[in-house]
Amino acid sequence: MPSSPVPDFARALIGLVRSCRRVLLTGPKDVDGDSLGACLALATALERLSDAQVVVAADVGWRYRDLPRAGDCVPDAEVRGPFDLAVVLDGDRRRLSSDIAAVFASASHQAVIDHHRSTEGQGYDLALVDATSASTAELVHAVLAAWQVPLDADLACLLLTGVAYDTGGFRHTNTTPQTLRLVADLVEAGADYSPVVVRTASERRKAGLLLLGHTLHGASFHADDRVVVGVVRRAKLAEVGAEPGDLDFIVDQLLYVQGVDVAILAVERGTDAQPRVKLSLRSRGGTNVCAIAAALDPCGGGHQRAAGVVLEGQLDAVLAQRVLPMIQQALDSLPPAR
Ligand SMILES: [Mn+2]
Repeated sequence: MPSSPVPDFARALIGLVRSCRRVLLTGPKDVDGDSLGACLALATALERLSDAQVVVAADVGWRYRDLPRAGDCVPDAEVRGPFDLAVVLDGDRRRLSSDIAAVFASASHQAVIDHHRSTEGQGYDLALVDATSASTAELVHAVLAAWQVPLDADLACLLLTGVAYDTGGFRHTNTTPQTLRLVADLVEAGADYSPVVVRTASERRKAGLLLLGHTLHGASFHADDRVVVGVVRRAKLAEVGAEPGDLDFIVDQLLYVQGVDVAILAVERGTDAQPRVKLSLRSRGGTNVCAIAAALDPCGGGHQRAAGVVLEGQLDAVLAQRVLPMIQQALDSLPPAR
């Protein structure tokens, strides 16, 4: 069904949950602060308002281990159905891990809460999709407000984690007056602003710092220095002992350079025999990187200024033959002089 307004969605969701024995909440395959913060905040509220058993599926990495209730998450591979309702937050069903996809599909009902432009409500029993929202956490906050769930320090911390992650620590252009007013409310409700924002949007492990340094050192410029590309090879990931989360925010470091419109972080995945490339794309000009990601592969997408896609092929060839020409074309089609 198409997306409903928040009050209608909130009413329908809690009505459905109260008829369920087991409910699954999940983000897409790669957990981030927004998907996890949104899932855990929604789980907390649903448990207060219903008798349903709520399972949050997530492979929680080092960055999020200390979040309230993070210890209750069930790793994707250990999640067992059946569920009466499965809800995907901060992404759509195409982006679920392979372990979760089958469990999700076999649930009696399915719902989505998301702010990605590439997500559609069709194919779900309930949908709350709003691409104008800076984060899924903000949508969950609106649902909690509709349910009149009072914010405590844990809920505020979870929601602040989501908002801080998706705004890049309140630096991205998606940061609105509404976002900042919500942040003030969350801090007032007990969220510990500085530690939460630093952990969510800045902190690295040693391996991550080594990867950042290596990537910046090898960065290359294209299209009259309007495009910058950082590359991370499999061997480097192994050498530093990289874990999920160690590549966070490297693409933003590449983007915030004078004269740069588009930044690309290209990470080598797959194997020598079956190479793949994971691209993180960021824009701060008029280039719509979501459209570029979607044009490169049907599973690519995200937001106008922050998108991702995984492509088959050898990294250098994929960049030179497919990605950079498409970005050059997009830059050429923009109006001159901003
Ligand atoms: Mn998000």
